[in-house]
Amino acid sequence: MFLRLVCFCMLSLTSVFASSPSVSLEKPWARPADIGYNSAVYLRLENKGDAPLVIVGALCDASKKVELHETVEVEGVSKMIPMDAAHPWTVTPGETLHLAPGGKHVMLIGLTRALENGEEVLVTLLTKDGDKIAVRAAIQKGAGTCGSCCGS
Ligand SMILES: [Cu+2]
Repeated sequence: MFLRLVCFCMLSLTSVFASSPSVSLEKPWARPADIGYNSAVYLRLENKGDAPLVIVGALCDASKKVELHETVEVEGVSKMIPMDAAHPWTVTPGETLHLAPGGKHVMLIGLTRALENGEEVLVTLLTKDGDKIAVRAAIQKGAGTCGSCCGS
């Protein structure tokens, strides 16, 4: 009886962690853009758990493709470097990942609908462990640029 109870507890714990890693999201937002164009999503994500969070990709139902990019300056020219599997975005416990114009961003490539100022877009971050982090980003105009990636 005791054993069965323990098993049940472990199972339910596992499913809780699998569905939602312990994170806090701050100010997720995306740039407005027309259908067919690109946009970018920015946010701050704090790892509230006790294990490193490894972000390996993202999904969005409003674009054909989603990539994780980082804007870097190479000899005075800003370039976007796509995140590759060998260099995922790792957020250690207590650390905050900053996605901001001119730095890391989730790039929405080939919008299948227009992102209108004042609306929202749903983006899902995928972790190495198979977890999903749902992000509801407010569509709004923001300061700064991210190079040529998002057309603003
Ligand atoms: Cu980009």
